Amino acid sequence: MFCIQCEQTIRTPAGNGCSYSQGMCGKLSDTSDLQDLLIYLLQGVSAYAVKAREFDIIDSEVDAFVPKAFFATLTNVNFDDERLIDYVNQADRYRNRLKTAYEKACADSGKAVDNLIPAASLVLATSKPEMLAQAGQAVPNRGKESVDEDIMGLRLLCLYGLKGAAAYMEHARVLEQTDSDVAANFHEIMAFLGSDSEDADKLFATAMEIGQLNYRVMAMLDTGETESFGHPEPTQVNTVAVKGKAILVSGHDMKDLELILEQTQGTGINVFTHGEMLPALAYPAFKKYPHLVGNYGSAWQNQQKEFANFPGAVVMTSNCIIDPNVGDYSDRIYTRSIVGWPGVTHIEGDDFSAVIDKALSLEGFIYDEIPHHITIGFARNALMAAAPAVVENVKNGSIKHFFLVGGCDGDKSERSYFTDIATAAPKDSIIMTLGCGKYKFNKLAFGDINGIPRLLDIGQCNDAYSAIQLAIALSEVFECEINELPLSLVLSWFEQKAIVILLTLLSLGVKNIRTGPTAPAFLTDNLVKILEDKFGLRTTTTVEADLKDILSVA
Ligand code: FSO
Ligand code: SF4
Repeated sequence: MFCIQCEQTIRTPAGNGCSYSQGMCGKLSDTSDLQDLLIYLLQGVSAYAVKAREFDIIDSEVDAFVPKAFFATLTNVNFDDERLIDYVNQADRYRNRLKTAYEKACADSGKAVDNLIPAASLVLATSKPEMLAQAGQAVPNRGKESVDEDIMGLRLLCLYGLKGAAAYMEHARVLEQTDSDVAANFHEIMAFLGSDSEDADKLFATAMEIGQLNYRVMAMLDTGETESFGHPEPTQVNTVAVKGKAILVSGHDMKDLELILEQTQGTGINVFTHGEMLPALAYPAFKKYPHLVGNYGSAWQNQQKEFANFPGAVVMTSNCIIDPNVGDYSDRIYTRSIVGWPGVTHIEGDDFSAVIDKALSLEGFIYDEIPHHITIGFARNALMAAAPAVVENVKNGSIKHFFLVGGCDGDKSERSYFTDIATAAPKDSIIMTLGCGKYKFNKLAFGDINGIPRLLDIGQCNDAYSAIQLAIALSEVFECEINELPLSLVLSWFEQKAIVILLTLLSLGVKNIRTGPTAPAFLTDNLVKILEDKFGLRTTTTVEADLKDILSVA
């Protein structure tokens, strides 16, 4: 086993990465090895998808499958070996299907068949032990003995960044947003990463290309969400218990929330959001369901406590799941789509009656708590509507600085930095936030500046797209570059979605971003230095020192 993709990876003086029998996230070595084999096969599928496209052969099933299955290998998504083996076998079938189509097209047109990456010709084993034996050649740091460590770091940056983009492609696809050019670009990069390139320039350029690809994907996802559910609007959300039977919906996939709301109408069940589902409460489409009563709990790392205390059924629509046996609720949590945990019921299709029956059989909340409201819903449209007032307040000196403090949450104590920087930011500054990192401070009172709330919750991590649109709009009004705006980005990262958002920002030329709580372990000191020199990217230090630096530059 070797996995180094997330912030909580094992770091030792002797070397970085989870490489023993189990990762810090609880992923067992067999699961990790099967995920490696899956990614390797997906690279083989992509290699054929690229070649087939030369003959205008486009297999939309494959275009949908590859990012989806890749998403299953993201941190805290799928721990179920049987499901992963199904994906592996499916990848093998798709690879063979495209191989046949490509080779036939070559034969028909009298062209020679090209030599492809090794993953294109792997003969997949049929049993789990044999598959595990094959995984060695698929491990992401394969060839490390003879490859420069900076090259390896760049390969991993690309692999993990592309994984984040794949996740957003799948979120967009669920909302019927697909694009054949985006899929073609994705397959090209996937196949390139299967070539184990040692070309540092090409790998660096690929990292930027992934950032740009993800910018397009986030725009597609934004279109999918706003066309399906309307534009988020500033909304007061209750964050405490409401009496009655209950279902809690976590993850990023709002289509699932919609299905659950439709199917629970008239049942007496109250539906709550959790984690990254909180922003759904600001979309007009969900306001027609009075039984969507609020948000319960906080970010992913607190789920074992919060789900254990929740007296109803829980649905994980996407990342991040952690061991449900710890809080003893594995019989009332359900997984969807790419999510998996061994022994937990997985729901395929659109029928949530198992969840509803479970919720009805449970006690639910037996009391109402005193309501506590927070305000959310400052995505693209709401931000643009507020822009004239914001601009006016910048011009008259009432607003002096903007902070974007967002990203992922996690349970390391150093993450209190993000609470501290948000609360220590000067009172004449606006704090925008997104992702699950906001739970560090979104229940605190920040006040307002001439009626503009100081804390603006933009939405999910992918709503970084909205923040970028606001930055572009402000730079147009003030006729300056984004980097000249009084705007500082302070991003907390945990997993691969955050990595790709960072690549997107870098590829757009955004400079001087601070990330924390630590630098990714897969980046060498050299690479960290290069990113610092080129983009001014730096790791967070102390709130005092960082604020002093930010505000002295401004
Ligand atoms: Fe959080 Fe998990 Fe959205 Fe991430 S729930 S950590 S960046 O997967 O996806 O913010
Ligand atoms: Fe380790 Fe993170 Fe990989 Fe889990 S996902 S095995 S914690 S690096």
